[in-house]
Amino acid sequence: MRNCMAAGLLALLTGACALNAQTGLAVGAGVTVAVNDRDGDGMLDAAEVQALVAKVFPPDKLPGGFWDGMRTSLTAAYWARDLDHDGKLSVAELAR
Ligand SMILES: [Ca+2]
Ligand SMILES: [Ca+2]
Repeated sequence: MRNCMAAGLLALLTGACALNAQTGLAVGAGVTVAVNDRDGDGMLDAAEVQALVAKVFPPDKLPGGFWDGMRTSLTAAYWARDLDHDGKLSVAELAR
């Protein structure tokens, strides 16, 4: 009896956590686009992603090969999410 309740509670908690994680991720992607979407089309294009990366690793504060590599990696990580290869990142793509 006690075990059943524990299992049920665990299932409930796991379900709730998954839901929260999903929501948190979706909200995070929406905020990323909203903050960095300069032309207001609801997507991030190459220039906007570049600006985003420059904000995270500013080239004037973090110069040199190591940070160039970090910028390249971050840029690549963003473009890996461009699933329809239209050269723009939508909220849905970033949320995946
Ligand atoms: Ca845009
Ligand atoms: Ca896309």
